[in-house]
Amino acid sequence: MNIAVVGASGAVGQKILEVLEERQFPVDNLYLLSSPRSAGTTVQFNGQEYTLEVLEPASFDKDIDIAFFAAGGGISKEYVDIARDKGITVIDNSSEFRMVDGVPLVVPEVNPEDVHDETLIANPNCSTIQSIVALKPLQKFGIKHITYTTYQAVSGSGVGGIADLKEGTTTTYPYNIQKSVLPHIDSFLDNGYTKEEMKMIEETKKILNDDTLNVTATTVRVPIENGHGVNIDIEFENDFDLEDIYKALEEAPGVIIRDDVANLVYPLAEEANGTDEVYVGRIRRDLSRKNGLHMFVVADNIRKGAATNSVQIAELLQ
Ligand code: 11C
Repeated sequence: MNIAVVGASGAVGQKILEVLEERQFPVDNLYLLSSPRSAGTTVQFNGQEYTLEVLEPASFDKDIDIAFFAAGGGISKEYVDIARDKGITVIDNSSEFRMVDGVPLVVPEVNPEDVHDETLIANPNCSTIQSIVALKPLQKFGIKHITYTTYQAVSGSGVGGIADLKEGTTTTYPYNIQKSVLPHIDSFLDNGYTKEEMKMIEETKKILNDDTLNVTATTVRVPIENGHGVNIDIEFENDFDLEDIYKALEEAPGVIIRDDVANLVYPLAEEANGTDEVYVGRIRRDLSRKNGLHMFVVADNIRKGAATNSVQIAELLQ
């Protein structure tokens, strides 16, 4: 297949290339597109050197089958339709089209059936992806209410976030992330939530295909480099057997259970980093309410939360 990567110099773009290579995705021709600032730099892929080219409308005049967009919402807004008009199928990492009717929002372990012959498929937000991989196997027990509380790594903000963590600067965050956790990811909205929180709420309902779900979220930036954590509180319609919950999670694609507190086993970013699985632990009844469950979910937000999920979507298109 002929592949283009838009935003090829960014953290997610680079990781997409790494994952395409690792998973031996059949790439015939590869086009790497970037801002003028990064154009001209070179990248190795499958033992060959590629030069980044400036993204422009004419970039899509080539014979391209799939374009991965990983350059933010503004670029997606400007260029996705140009690519689609040229017959290219776009896998978009930005939030620009996620909630548009008719645009599938896909986590391949969860809702591969939502991909038909669309020319645009949206990749969900990283915190949503890892949460949904762990929630889907529990949907059969009748989920009524979900409360997310996140512990999100600075890599989710790109290189600027990592620099702020390393240097103690305030270039990306309003406060020194070395010294505080920040209950603030993306901008604040009139309803008091942040955009990140609303993304988790809305994307969860769309992917699980359930508008009746009650979902809420508080998203928090923490001073670690990579690997998001999400605490998920679930209220089910009815009582459940904890063993059935374990069994469903054990059998779920993409899930690894790390839950043996007697031996201090629980999900850690350190273990999740560099892998594509979603690690689930601290699975226990919520003693404060009927039919309630807690679980803690950790994953590599740049891999499963973005790059790997996008490449898995491309695999569905083969
Ligand atoms: C973060 N989740 O950690 C964000 C990054 O909608 O794809 C990804 C934002 C998105 O800051």
